[in-house]
Amino acid sequence: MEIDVLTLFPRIFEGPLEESILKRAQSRGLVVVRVHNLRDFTHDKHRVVDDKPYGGGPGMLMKPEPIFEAVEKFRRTDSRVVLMTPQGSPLTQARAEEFSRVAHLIIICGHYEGVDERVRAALVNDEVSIGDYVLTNGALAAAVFVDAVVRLLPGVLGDENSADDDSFTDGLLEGPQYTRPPEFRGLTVPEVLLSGNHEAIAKWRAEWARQRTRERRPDLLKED
Ligand code: 6GU
Repeated sequence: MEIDVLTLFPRIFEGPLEESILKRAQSRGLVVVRVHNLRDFTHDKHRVVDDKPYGGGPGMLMKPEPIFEAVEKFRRTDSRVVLMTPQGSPLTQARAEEFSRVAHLIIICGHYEGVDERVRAALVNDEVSIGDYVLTNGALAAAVFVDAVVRLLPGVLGDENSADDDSFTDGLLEGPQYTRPPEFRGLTVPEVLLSGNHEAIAKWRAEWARQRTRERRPDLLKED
């Protein structure tokens, strides 16, 4: 997969790419991520990327010209152009899986009060929000989106931390987990997990996954 990210704040986006699993995915060539500063697509002396909304009102909008120029430079026939915006449809595991099958993503990070509507109308294929709250900067949301998508690419996760039994992959939250020691400050590990009985362990885990989901996220069970 290849990803081109268009942002006014490249450093906000780059930090998360330089650690751990995303870093390793890039160094192994499983994903190529290029981060571009939208200011580099302006042509005026002050490199202006925003302007006041027509009709008045508070805040500034991102101007269309730098975004059009950048998207038209990078877009190919196999690209999907994604706008990060709180008005997008919420990111889910199912959507992350769908995006992980795209060959080339162009991600536009919104900022200020939003983008000129002509960007949506003429360039954007998908609008993505990462949840029902407002961030100051779409670059943070884009980093979350890229992480959720890239970890699903073949070979990115080793067997040790496979995506197969993630929370949400089967529509349930994961249940409790324990590591050594078997007793810590008087708190013990459930006997069944130490038993070596794989069938009993699988049953115990399935029961806890259901119970935890029922308590914390009953909305996830409604579709069954
Ligand atoms: Cl994609 N952008 C911003 N600015 N805020 C958000 C968001 C995106 N998703 C949730 N909140």
